[in-house]
Parts: sequence; C-alpha cells; structure tokens
Amino acid sequence: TDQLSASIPHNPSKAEEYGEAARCPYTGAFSLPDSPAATSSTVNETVASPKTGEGKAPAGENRMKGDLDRVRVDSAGQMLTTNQGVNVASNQDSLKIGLRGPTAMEDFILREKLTHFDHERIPERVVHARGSAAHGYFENYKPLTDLTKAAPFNEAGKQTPVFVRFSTVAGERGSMDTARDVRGFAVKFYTDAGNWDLVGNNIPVFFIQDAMKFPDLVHAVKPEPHFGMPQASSAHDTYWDFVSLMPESTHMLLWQMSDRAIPRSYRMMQGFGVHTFRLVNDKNESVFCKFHWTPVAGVHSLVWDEAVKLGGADPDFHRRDLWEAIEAGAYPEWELGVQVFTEAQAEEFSFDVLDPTKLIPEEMVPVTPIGKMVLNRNPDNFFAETEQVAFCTAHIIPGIDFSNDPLLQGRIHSYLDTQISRLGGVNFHELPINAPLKPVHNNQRDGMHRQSIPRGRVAYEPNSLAGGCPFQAGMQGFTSFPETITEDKVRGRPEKFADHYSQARLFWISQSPAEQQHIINAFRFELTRVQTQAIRERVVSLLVNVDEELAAGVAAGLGIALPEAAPLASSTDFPVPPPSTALSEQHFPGNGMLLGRRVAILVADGVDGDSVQTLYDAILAEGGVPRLLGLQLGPVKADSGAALDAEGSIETMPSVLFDAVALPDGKLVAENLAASGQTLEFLRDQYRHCKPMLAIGASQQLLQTAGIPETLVDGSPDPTLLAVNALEDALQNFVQLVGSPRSFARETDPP
Ligand code: HDE
Repeated sequence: TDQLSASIPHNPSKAEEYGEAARCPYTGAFSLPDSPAATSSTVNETVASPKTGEGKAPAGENRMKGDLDRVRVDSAGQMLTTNQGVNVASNQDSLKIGLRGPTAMEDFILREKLTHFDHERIPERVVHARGSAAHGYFENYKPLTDLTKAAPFNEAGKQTPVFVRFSTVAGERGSMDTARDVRGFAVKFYTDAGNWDLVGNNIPVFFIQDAMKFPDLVHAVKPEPHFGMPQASSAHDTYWDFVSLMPESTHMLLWQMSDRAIPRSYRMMQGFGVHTFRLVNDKNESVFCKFHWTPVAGVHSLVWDEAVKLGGADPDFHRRDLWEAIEAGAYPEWELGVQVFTEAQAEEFSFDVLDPTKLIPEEMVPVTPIGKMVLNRNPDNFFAETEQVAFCTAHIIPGIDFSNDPLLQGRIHSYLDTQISRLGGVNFHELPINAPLKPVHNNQRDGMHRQSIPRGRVAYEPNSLAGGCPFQAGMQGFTSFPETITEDKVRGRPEKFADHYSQARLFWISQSPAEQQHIINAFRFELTRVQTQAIRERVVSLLVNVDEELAAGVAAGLGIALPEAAPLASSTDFPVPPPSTALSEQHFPGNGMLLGRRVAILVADGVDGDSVQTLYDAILAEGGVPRLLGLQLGPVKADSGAALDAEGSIETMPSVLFDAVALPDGKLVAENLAASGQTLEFLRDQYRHCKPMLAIGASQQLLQTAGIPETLVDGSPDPTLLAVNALEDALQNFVQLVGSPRSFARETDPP
C-alpha cells in the first residue's frame, strides 16, 4: 500500500487524508493489466503518464481542503449511530409487537431514518440542473495592481483555491451530458478578500440582451409544459418559436448550432464571463474587461451522431471523463486571460460593450493571459459539494465591479434569490462549500438552519456596547465604482443593441468549411423536429440576414424555398469585422498530449501480443487510456500462447466511448472479429466520427469487410486512416493523431 501511494499520483491529498479507502476510481477506470502480454488478471491500479499531472499542488496547499476537514466525516472503523449520536444495535429490522405483529410507534430509530430519507431531495436548479464539479486552484502570473486591487491578482505565483462547476443548461438533473446545449462554467474563488464567483458559459455571448426576457427564454427551451417533452433538447417548437421572434438571439444561435455546443469533454472547452466587467485599482481608476478561460488541452468537440449515441451509451460521459481524469492525476488546466479596454475605446466600437449578444474580436482587443487554473481534487460527496454549491454573480470582491449590461444587472438579483428556495433559506452561505475562507462578521442573525453562534448581545450598528464592532472597513472594504450617470429613467434599449446580425455573420465567416457544414446540419436537425412550418421559415429568414449560403443550406434540408430576409430592426449599416481566427475551434488545437483520451485495441484469439504490448505502452506513456476490447471479457490467447485480458467487450462498450481504434495484427484475429457484426459497426462508427484508425497486417482486411473506403472521396489518402504492415510504420503517427484535433476530411454530404 505504501508503495502504491508513493508511486501513483492518484489524488495525493485524498489518499493522505483517508489512506487507501479514499481511492475509489470508477470500477476499472484507468486500470490496466500489469503487463498485457503476460497476465490474465487485471490489476486495479491507476496510472498516469509522466507527462500528466504537471502543475499539481503539493498536498495540503489548497487552503479550502483544510477548511473542509472540519465537516468531513469518515466512518471507517466507527459504530453506526442515530443523528443524535446514539449507537444503533441493529440496522436490519423495525421494532415490532411480536415477530409478525405491527411496527411500534415508538421505533424512533426507524422513524428518524425514514423521515430523513423522505426529505433527501432538494429542488434542482431551475437552469443548469445537470452538472459536475471539482476543486483546484488559480495561480496568478504577475501582479495586476495597476489594473485591479482584486486579491487573486495582486502577487506573482499567488494561489487562490477554487471550486468549479460545469453544467448543461436545459436538461433536468438526471439528463444526459452530451445534449446539444450551452455549457455552464462557474468558478468560485475563495479569495482572502471574500468569495468571488465568475459564473460564465463556454460560449462568449448570450441569447438575449435584457434580464426581462430570461424567464421567457427558459420557459421556451425547457420541456413543453403540457406533456413534459423533450428532455435536454432545444429541438422543439416552443424554443424555435421564441428565438425566431427574438432576432437578437441570432448570433448565439450560430454558436449553439456549432460544435461548441457538443464538447468532447468539460476539460476541452473554453469559458467566458460573457458580460463586460470592470476592473478597479486602488486609485479608484477603472477599465472594462472580459474574462476568457482557455483549456490547455485545446477546444475539441464531438460530432452530432456521436453525441446522440453517447446519450444512450453513457449519459454520464462528461461527468465520468472529468472524474477519471482527476483521479488519474491528469489534472485539467485552463489559462485565464483578459481583454482590457477603456470606456473611451468602447465608445469607438461599432457595437455596444453592454450588449451580451456581442463579443469583442481578439483582433480588436487581444486576450492577455494572467494566470492558470488547475483542477486537482474531486469532491468527496456529490450532494454536499456539487449540488449545494451556490454561485452568485453578486459575489464580487474589491477590485472587480459590474458594468451596466442589463442582463448582468438582472443576474445580480436572481442568483441570490434562487438559492433561498433551492437551499432552503438565507443561510446557504454557511454551508461548508459556500462559506468564504475569510471570516464573516456582521449583524445578520437567525433564519433557517443557522450554523454560526454569534456571541454577545449586540446585533446592530451603530453600537457602543460592543465598541462599535464589527466596524465598517472604509477604504479597505468594497466600494462601488462611482460612475457618473445623467440619464432619464426609461424602459428601452440603446441604439446599437439593434445590430442583430453583424457578429452572427462574423462568427459564420470565421468558421472552417467543416464547421460551417456542421452548423447547417444542426439547424436542419433542430428545425426538422419543429412541427410548425411558419416557425421553420421564420428561423431561415433570420439566417438570410447572416449568409445566403447558410440560409440556403438549411432551407434545402427542410425542403422549403429560401424565404425573404427578416426585417431589420435598424436602418443603420452595422459593419461586419473581418474573420476572427479565435472564433474557430481550429484555433485551439491544444498541447498535443493525450490527456485521458481513450483508445480501443480490439483483440481476439491469435492476436499479435507484442504489438498489443508496444501500442499499449506507447499510449499510456503519453497520458492516454488504452483499453483491450474483446468479443467478451476475460482471457484472450495471443499468438505466442500468452494470455491477454480483455478489459471490456465490444458488445457493451460501443465505439463512441473511444477516441480512436487500433486493430493489431493476426490472421486469426481478423477472421474472428470479421464474424462479429458489432465489431464491424464499431469500425464504421469510428470512421463516420472521423477518429484516427490504425490497422496492422492481416487486420487491414477488417476495414474492407466493414466497407471502409481506403481513400477519401476525391481519391487522396485518408490522413487519419493508417493501414500498415507493421506497427513501427505508424505508431508515432497514430499516437500523435490521437492527441490532435479530428480531421473532418472524411465527411461527406450526405454523410
Ligand atoms: Fe444563469 N442562472 N441566469 N446565466 N447561470 C442560474 O442560479 C439567470 C446567464 C449560469 O453551476 C441560476 O443557482 C438569469 C448568463 C451558470 O450552479 C439562476 C439570467 C450566463 C449557472 C440563473 C441568467 C449564465 C447559472 C439557476 C439572465 C453566462 C449554473 C440555479 C438575466 C454568463 C451555476 C442557480 C452553477 C444558474 C439566472 C443568464 C450562467 C436561476 C436571471 C448570461 C453557469 O439564478
């Protein structure tokens, strides 16, 4: 055991706290046979490559960890008790009057247990109900004191503990992870100046411009109220009815129909604060800023057919991916960047920086990296941490301030308010996951579930009986930026908010041809599900204002003629900026490391054991997750006579669970696998989803049996289909492809 904890970067801090009992990887996750060519028993040990786990915090460094120790419960070696701490003799039977008689009313042990159980559930979040979270830290690169006095940014190398929750928006708590949807990216910084929550999304813009419309948007996208369908999907009439009547949503619709809405992993998506915020320094000077999180692993997505199949094969796909990566020590990392600009600069832009349907192209204001975030610890308990964490846009600290973005202004109210019903009262800030590291001192008292025990008789201010304490912090406290405003009180919108299409077009012209095709396909899919013809046409009429080719492509899929363009909200000719490279996923290929990407090695009797071993080791060494898949679990005989151990079966682990496939050499293996329809379907899906494929020697025949073309439609070689005689001819190339963005060269229309 000692040797294990010394050699495996599993989750050092957890293991240290609880010993081996804390190690609970999902059965079989990241596990491998000791030596695949030589053993028939799987050792359940966790492996991370030497390249992963860089940047992990030394154990105990995360101050939040120590703080939570106070409430962590470890029952190892303990007797079972009631909630009052009374030892329980038997947990099997209720107290009865005679063995076959009625249960006694006085069975307080049974009653306590059932009562608690009856109240286990709390309301789910009204949006972003489905999510997963992890602990980690933010490390600042250099002092930003000229721009902001915000605590996390005031020293080089300073680490601030964080808790981050990723989520889908529309689906309910038990819905699938791979729905086409925006993803939430909410970060709670436990700073030494109090908690700061940066509650963002993986898309830099939003559907609507004003908080007034948020309940309408959510009612439209959620399951339709009369029959409660569809779950976790925007492909239905009420959603498209609403957005087709809200032309301001067009820019966001393009993002939502793009590959960003079906990420490969939470670890492989960007995060954005969306709104314009203010940074304020200690001289009370302020600049505007936008926050960007950029994943070190790059931005990668699924393809639609894969996302749909994953919904059935593994509804927890993203949750599992995040959990397993962290358990294995392949800690996900993001770089935080800011776009900083002045109010004077903002006035020059053709769009309004207070409009959350607009982004600022990086060509206009570059993104400056300011620090990195590492997630290095899974929660101990899903409910206590992931479910009870309460993010609020109103949680800001000195040095950060709001802008007047009318969507942000509404959010400042909504998040605090929603926790009161979700978490049962006003004291949700005392839940351990929500409590700031900085001690709380004020005169707020009582309320449901109060934890703290304030001392003394003074709960008011000013007071003399407590010497005036707690006293106001003055310049050391939060002061709002004193923005001068001389305006009428009106219900209305600024003029430039009427620009609904220029940035939708900017996004479109910044996409690669493959990305553009995916957008067209997504619109076709969603609108085909819409039952009302007029709604379909209205959506396409919005798209005509973005790009005719886009609109025509969608219209063709719907079998309708190209409609007239939707009327514009303004006669102003808003300029379209030149294409912006950072708007295409291709701009973020990542660092090329495998970082937990999963590779299936299909095995059957007669397989070339040596090439399996070499391949396995090579993938593992780069931080990937190789898995031997057989026709069934258990021993497989290699050509040398040695026994391999199939860790999974092709029958139960379909292609979509893997990022790539390798077919080792072996005449017999090719024959054995060719007789299995599931194997051929596995290979077709790998091909269809544009994943790297490697076939060695006799196994090349399997590709032909599966009907997989050797070349692309234009006759050129397929760059990600490696059919070779010997493993050495392609090993390097294959491993590199697994860590690279997918090539969509194989895609044809129709697919
Ligand atoms: Fe949210 N949003 N939102 N939202 N939002 C919630 O708060 C709301 C918006 C976002 O992992 C709720 O605790 C309003 C934009 C994330 O716990 C609720 C408006 C962005 C999460 C709420 C918006 C977001 C939420 C539901 C428009 C991206 C999940 C439960 C005025 C910048 C946080 C809860 C987590 C959650 C309201 C718009 C992101 C009801 C009123 C824009 C990531 O308070």
